[in-house]
Amino acid sequence: MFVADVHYPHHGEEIFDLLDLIESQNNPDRQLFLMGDIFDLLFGYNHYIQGFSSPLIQRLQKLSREIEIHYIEGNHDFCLKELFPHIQVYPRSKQPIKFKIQEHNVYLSHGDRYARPLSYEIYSRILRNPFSLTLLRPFERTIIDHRMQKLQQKKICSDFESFETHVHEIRTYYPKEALIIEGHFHQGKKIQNYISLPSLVCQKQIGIVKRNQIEFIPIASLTRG
Ligand SMILES: [Mn+2]
Repeated sequence: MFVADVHYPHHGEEIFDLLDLIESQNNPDRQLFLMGDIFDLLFGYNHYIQGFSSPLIQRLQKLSREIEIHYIEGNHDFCLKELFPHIQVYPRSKQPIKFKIQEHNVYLSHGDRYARPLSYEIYSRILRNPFSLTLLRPFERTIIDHRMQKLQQKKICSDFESFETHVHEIRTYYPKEALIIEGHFHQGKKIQNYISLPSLVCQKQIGIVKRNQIEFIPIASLTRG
């Protein structure tokens, strides 16, 4: 199961229905891939920020003791290893991660790894540095409160102009025959060997591997009843 861009707590309450379903199925072979931006704002080395999102943090911590969970960090949620000791956490610097569906190579990343300007690269590295996050601590409440308020008002579901052009640029970083799976763009589109996962908030769908293909499934069809 691939779940992307939930942006909790401002959006994405549906994820609790999904976690209920996964727990009730009690299938130890289930693999859950959290593809980043599951939280609207969450990072490690900071206690205050966890308070906004503790219901989901606790549910994921609990579920991670029962099934295999992989967490591909996003641009809204990072430095998470200390928060989720039983989850396989992959920071941006380790992405893309190579997996296999049968014999087919599959590369997973959140979606902000390639085809970004240098300024974004520098900004991302500073922001994800434990030292910077610790330095920010004396101002944490003001900064975090302000950021949370902005994020609450942000419209996160919109069309990405010239999305295909951007996808083609990303594809140049990968082997031609490989499957690429990313979140981040909230599109829910398949373009040749590139899969832009649906956002749980915008399309209300998740990705599921069925017959060795990724299918987009409406969350309501899974959790209904
Ligand atoms: Mn993102």
